[in-house]
Amino acid sequence: MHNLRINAQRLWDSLMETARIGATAKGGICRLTLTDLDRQVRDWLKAQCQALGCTVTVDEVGNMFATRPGKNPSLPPIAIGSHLDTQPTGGKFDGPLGVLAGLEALRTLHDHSHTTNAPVELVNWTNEEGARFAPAMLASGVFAGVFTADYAYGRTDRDGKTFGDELQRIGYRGPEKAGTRKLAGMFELHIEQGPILEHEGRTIGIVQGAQGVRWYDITITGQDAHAGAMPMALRKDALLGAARVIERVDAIARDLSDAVGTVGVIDNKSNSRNVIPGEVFFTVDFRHPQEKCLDWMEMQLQDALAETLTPMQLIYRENRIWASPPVHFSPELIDCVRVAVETAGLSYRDIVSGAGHDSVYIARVAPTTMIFVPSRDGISHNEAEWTSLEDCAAGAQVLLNAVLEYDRRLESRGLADARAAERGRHATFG
Ligand code: HGY
Ligand code: MN
Ligand code: MN
Repeated sequence: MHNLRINAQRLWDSLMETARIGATAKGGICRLTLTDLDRQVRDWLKAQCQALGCTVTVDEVGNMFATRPGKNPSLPPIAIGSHLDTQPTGGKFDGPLGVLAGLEALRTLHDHSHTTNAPVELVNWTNEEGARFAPAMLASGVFAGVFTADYAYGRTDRDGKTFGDELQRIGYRGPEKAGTRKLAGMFELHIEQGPILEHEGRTIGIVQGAQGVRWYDITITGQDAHAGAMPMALRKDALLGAARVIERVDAIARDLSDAVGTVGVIDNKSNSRNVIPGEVFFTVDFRHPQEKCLDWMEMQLQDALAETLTPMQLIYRENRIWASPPVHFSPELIDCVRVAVETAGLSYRDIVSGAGHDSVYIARVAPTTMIFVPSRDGISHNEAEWTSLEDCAAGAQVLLNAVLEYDRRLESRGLADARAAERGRHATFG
């Protein structure tokens, strides 16, 4: 294993510098995808990568690829990356750590004039969060063939703006068809976003896979009416109906071990203190490591809607807008991470991701795995999100080591294949 040491302070300085793009008063970041702030941080990343001699290309849904050449340009690159878009009340590390640790890996290779055998490619995936344009992991999903580019272009935010128009507006709708470039593999460094690593005092999570996710849009319709004049017995109160269903969503998740259920968005259309709500929209997010359990949760939700709302004379529309099945990552890349962690002498444990990530979709088209570092108090999607400089640096070092380990394995396999082919040629010529 090469002794290429990443520069922890330089990584930290880049994290703090880019955190100023969309900085919130409470110390987080609000940098929604395809906003001017997203463009600003994309421009920054592009300039940093070009300064290292990388070529930067952008595909049709805004995914950015910064490629550092290897000795063997015919090989598909080893990718490292994550996302730079954030939640509205996001933290400094969810996404940016993976991209900036990848940048630090490129800087370290550059500092040491170390040329890998395969090219190394830093990737910034568009719209991982799904906060502005649902669903999440949209552009890595297009890259992996889960969604079409046209489906992505048509997704609208709550102001009615489309993904396609906003991508064009910020100048990041690239010429390359998404998914045409091949990857030898992808490693994604990410914060755990949960409490396990910190609770157990471990520095690194060797991620085995990610649980499944399902998103639903639900609209309940009753009748707007006067808060003072309409008797209780005659009301069709959509917000009351939503409240009772939301209780059931929570109960469905609590009734099944390893399940989670969340209502994150609720819109009361009339939203006036003296109007009985006649129309309410809300979202449901279900997650579980097993697909059949997600099926059970979905059935329970449908029962809850019918049992709760029909007696209240409320009508409803339930629309499943996203289903991402549970995924297992590449055993070989997981092993590269294990070798990298052991070489670095860091504490670790195997872990399954509770959150969704671009790696979930990239795993469909290339060997993929993830590396986790601890989240303080297990908090994420929160402006107080925090991971220490030391843990960020440890994760970045493991990321670089894992890439170099995988590059070494591919090179020796390539040499072995070449020798075998040579022997084969000699054998035929006798
Ligand atoms: O929803 C998720 O798990 C991710 O943050 N997009
Ligand atoms: Mn993320
Ligand atoms: Mn996130």
